[in-house]
Amino acid sequence: MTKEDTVMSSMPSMRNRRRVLVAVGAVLVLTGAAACGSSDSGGGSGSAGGAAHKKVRLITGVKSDPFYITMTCAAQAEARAKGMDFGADGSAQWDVSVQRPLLDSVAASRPDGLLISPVDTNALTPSLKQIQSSGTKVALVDTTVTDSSIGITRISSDNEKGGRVAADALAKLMNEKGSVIVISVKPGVSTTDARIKGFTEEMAKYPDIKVLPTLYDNDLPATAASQIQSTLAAHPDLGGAFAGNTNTGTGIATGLKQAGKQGKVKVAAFDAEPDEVEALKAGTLQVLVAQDPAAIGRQAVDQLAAAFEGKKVEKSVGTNMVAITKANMNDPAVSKYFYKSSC
Ligand code: T6T
Repeated sequence: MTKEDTVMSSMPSMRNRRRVLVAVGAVLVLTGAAACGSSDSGGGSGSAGGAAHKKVRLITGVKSDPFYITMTCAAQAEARAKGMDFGADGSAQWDVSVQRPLLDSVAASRPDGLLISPVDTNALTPSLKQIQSSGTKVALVDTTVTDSSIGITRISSDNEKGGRVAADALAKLMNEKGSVIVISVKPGVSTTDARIKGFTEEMAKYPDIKVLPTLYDNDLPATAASQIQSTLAAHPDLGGAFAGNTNTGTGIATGLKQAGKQGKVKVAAFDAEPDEVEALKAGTLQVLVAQDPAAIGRQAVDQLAAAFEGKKVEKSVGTNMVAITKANMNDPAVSKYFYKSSC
């Protein structure tokens, strides 16, 4: 990473994408239009009564995760400002069997709108189809599902691009040689799968870096900690690690600290929750690819409101990311991306 910090726009594959280069002090910011994609009528019954008093529920991936707390706080504020009846819940762990009953119970309460981060690309599709066909307008936030008929709108970071940015940053920190490991949540998660894809494709540009087979920690920091330690033992030339999300990032940081290897093995991690920010400050993590979960939550509420009002709905909305290093973390244009633990 140089002194340049990149705020990345999302949805590169979308047409009508605009990009703007903005210099903010020493920080080179690359940002883009937040909303893109083709419009849609919103489906369902549309405008009756507008957005006020509409019952909207949010189901997040993991309730205690600062990424989702930040998203929930922003969605709640936006929904309240629009006079909606808003409520939020989330799974206790990243697990289909935990999220499905939550979804089924929200469906039984027949909300007008649902914001959801499905924890799997396929397993929840039947439940989502059911709630959608009963008239609830569904917005997919952060994660998505493979079935493109689900959701009137999908709002997320460009996760593949984030993976590519992490790869380039890590390659530089590793002097373009050595082994690198990717540790992530579990296969079948749209966001983290896209990050791994971007990372591994970009790393192929560095012939002297060997990408080891990806490991999955089930979103458990203790598992990530032991996985990084066993990788270190098996690959003494380990020079870098890419953490697919928050819990993996904090787990790798703990594992490296316990092994006395902090700073020696360079780490790029997705997200910017408080423990990751502390680890960046301490030098255990070197790069954080922070997302903008508040924008995801806010924009999802806005898209649902548009659907309730019979207005144009954006099928895809991309939100920004920023690459954070120890060198730029105190810049307010960067630190505003740190996630919250409470509203
Ligand atoms: O990285 C975020 C989110 O984007 C991903 O889908 C799951 O993990 C996080 O919530 C962070 O823990």
